[in-house]
Parts: sequence; structure tokens; C-alpha cells
Amino acid sequence: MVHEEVEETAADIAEMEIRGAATIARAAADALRTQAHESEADSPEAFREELRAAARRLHETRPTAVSLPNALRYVLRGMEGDSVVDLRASVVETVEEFEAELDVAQENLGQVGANRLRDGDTVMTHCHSTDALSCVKAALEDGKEISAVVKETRPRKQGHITARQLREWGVDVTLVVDNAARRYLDDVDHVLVGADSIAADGSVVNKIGTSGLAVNARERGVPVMVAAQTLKLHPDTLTGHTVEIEMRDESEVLTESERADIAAGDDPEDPGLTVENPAFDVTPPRYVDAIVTERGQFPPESIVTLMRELYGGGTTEPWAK
Ligand code: RUB
Repeated sequence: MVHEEVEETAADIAEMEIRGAATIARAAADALRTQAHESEADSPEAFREELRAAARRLHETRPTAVSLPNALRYVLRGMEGDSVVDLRASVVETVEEFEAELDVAQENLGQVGANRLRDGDTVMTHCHSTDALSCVKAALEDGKEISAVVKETRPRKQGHITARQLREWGVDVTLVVDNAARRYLDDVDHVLVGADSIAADGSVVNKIGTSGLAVNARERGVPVMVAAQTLKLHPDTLTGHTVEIEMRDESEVLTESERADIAAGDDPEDPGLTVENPAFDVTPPRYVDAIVTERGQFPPESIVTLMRELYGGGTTEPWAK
């Protein structure tokens, strides 16, 4: 019942072929449009259940980026009509509206973020964030010269994607391993990162290593700027829920032969070596100077007001059975 292209998108998100919170949200919306388009449901109820099943499949892929459930909610809430034809049209239209809003949000956010960057500034980045890069792009378009110190971002090295993009825009890039970040903080004017989720207290959930970077930046007096569209605001945290941190496979950290080398004497039934691979961490609001959104910039402690305005109606799971 779930279309094979939806299955493929879900697998690509889980395997990180599709990654980054905003990109995941767009891919999920695209997949729901495909499901609607290709549906052979013979009744409105069957159509609705197909869309819910597709959303459930997409939802179970990765737990931390709230843009995914926020996108699924947006599309399913827009599904209306008494016939399959009308339901299909409403889904297609809602996905188009959602994606247009994503584009505008990222562009507007970029302009807000660019206002914080001065001509000649250097930013330090972590991971790869399209929201963060939109700030650099807008600053370049304003005629400012920007350079970057790009953290490699172990274990998946998403810093390479950031470096490639910045070089395409002509930005001078210094690529460093994560452990070198503190040494280079003295050379930069801003730490600029994205977010997978922002909690009601202003905590920022982003790629593992963000929190350590932010603490070091505070110690060095370098402002930390988080670029995050309002799609990254996590509505469940308004009611006290915490954000689940994804734990990924040990194979991202250690090859089989490396494991064999380290743990040669281990009993295979009861191995003494454990590898932990959390994908994200939580930066407390006191280490964040500004959260830059398409609605303007906010001190992290005040983000709850925006969250209430946008998501205060409480959350539902329209994909639930
Ligand atoms: C990506 C990551 C990015 C945010 C924001 O992690 O932490 O900083 O998702 O990205 P992963 P964007 O590579 O594990 O998905 O601004 O593009 O939404």
C-alpha cells in the first residue's frame, strides 16, 4: 500500500542519503505527493489510510529532526475532500504550498542572518546546514567578503559538503578536524550552525559536537548564531517532552577490522567493547547568542513565545491509525 518511491525515500533518509533537517522535510513532503499521485485507492477512507501509512513509514526513519513530523503534519492537515479526486488535489496543492513556504523561509532567514555578518568576517561552521549557509549566501549577495573555518564533523564528515558549497560560492575555506576547533576560535568572528530541533526553553539540538563548540566559543567570547527556520521548533517540548537523540550504528565509527584489532581478546557472546554513536547533542540556551529564523532573530530564552504562537494549539499525530 505504501508506494515504492515512499519506501525508497524512507530508506534514503534512514541511510542519510537524504539528510539535514530542511532537506528531510522537503523529501518527506515530496514522498506524500507521490503517494497521493500514484494512489489507486477506491474510496476516500482508503486514500486517507494510504497517506497516513506513508507518513508513518517516513516518520519512523530518524527521530531527532522535528522538521520531519512538522512537515508530515502540515501536509496531512491540508488533506481534505469527499472524493479521492479532491483528496488527491488537496495533498498536491498543500505540498506545493509547503515547499514554497520552505523556500521563502530559508531566503528570509538568510537575510536576517546576513545582517549579523560584517564585511571581512570569518565564520566557523559545524556539520552541513542549508539554513546556516543561506546566511552566508545572503551576506555574499550583499557584497560582503566572508571566509570560513569548516569543521570536518566526524564521523560522517558533513563538513566536506559545507566546504564544497562554500568553495562553489568563492568563499575561502580552512578545513580543520573537530579537535582543532578551539585553536581556531581566536581567528573567527562567529560560530554559525543550524538546528534539527529547538526546544521550548531555547535549547538547540544539532549535530553532535555543537554543544562543546558553543561552550568553547563562549569561553573565547565568540558569538554563537543558530540559523533555524520555525519548522525546527519542536512543539512537543511545550508540554515537557524531551527531544529523542538518535543513536546510530557503530559501523560509522569503527570498521570490523578495527573492532577486531581493539577487542581481539573479547568473548563474542559478552563483548567488553561498546561503541556509542549519538548523532546529535543539546546546547543549553545560555551558550547561544541568537536564534535566526525567517521571523527575525531571537534570544533563545524568548523562542517559547514564537513557539506558542505557531504551535500552541498542541500537537497531534494525524498519521496515527
Ligand atoms: C544535520 C545537521 C544540520 C541540521 C540543520 O545532521 O545537524 O545542522 O539538520 O540542517 P545529519 P538544515 O547530517 O545527521 O542529518 O539547516 O539543512 O536543515
